[in-house]
Amino acid sequence: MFKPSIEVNTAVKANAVVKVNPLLNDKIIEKLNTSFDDIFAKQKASRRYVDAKHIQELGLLNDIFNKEVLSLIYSMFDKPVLYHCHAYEIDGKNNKSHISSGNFLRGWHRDVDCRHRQSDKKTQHVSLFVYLTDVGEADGAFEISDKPLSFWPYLFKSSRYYRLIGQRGFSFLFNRTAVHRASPNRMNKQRRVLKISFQDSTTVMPPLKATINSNDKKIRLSKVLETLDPQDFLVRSLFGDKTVAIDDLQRAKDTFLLTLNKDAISSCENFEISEKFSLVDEFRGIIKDYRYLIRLKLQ
Ligand SMILES: O=C(O)CCC(=O)C(=O)O
Ligand SMILES: [Fe+2]
Repeated sequence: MFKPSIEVNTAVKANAVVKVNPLLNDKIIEKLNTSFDDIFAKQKASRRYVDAKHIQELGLLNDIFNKEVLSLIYSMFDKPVLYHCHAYEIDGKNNKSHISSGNFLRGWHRDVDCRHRQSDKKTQHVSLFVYLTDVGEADGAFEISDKPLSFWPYLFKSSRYYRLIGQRGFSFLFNRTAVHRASPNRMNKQRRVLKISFQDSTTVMPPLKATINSNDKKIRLSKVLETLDPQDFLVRSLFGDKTVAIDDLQRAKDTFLLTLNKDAISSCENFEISEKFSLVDEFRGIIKDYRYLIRLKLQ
């Protein structure tokens, strides 16, 4: 019987980030890039998106949610549900991070929409990144620290930091409650990522509000379900179908999913970098987060 793997979940919790063996082959990466080109080209913003509904309309859902990807996602949680499923592209020639750059911490942040249950020691909010372009030192590489979730910022000092670099197809899982950032994309070329975030169905997420900018992608994500194959229980449940019967889901897991072997994930030790922050900046960063949270609540 297919069961979630405690090891994968605890490895992400303990290290904040783990490398995963390539999940999408280069032919699929090429197909995604070519299919996305037009949608990106139509947008003018410095960060451009292809959302989950676009991905479905382009007929690419099955290319992305293949056996390896589904097995990995279902190995983290008993009943995983998607929170993000999109690709995005960021401009090059930038000396600042493309997200949270004005937060006094050079863009280092926690995803403040993650409601973490302190009593539950497992990983609760996770993102899977697949680089769609080659990402070297100065191409806007994703960076993360292993600082445990705490309200005492001083610990920021004793953390380890990692910069994830790799060729297109390079994939990793990270804990969204760990402090992370996109480093500045200083080079000429755009950086593309496929981002899939998920958590267990029992994890409470903030309600969708149309007034919050980033929620448009989540609203589009919830529309994917409308035209999904009624028999595709694994993908339906992942896209939030609450009516999938437990037995149907378990049968689908047993027949389709692969139990991950130990070397499917590996540590990011060789990506370690050093980073320094002043205590004053840490506090200013935290105040900024609180302000943002209050604004979210008021909206
Ligand atoms: O684009 C990146 O590398 C980081 C984005 C980020 O902060 C996130 O996915 O939560
Ligand atoms: Fe983030």
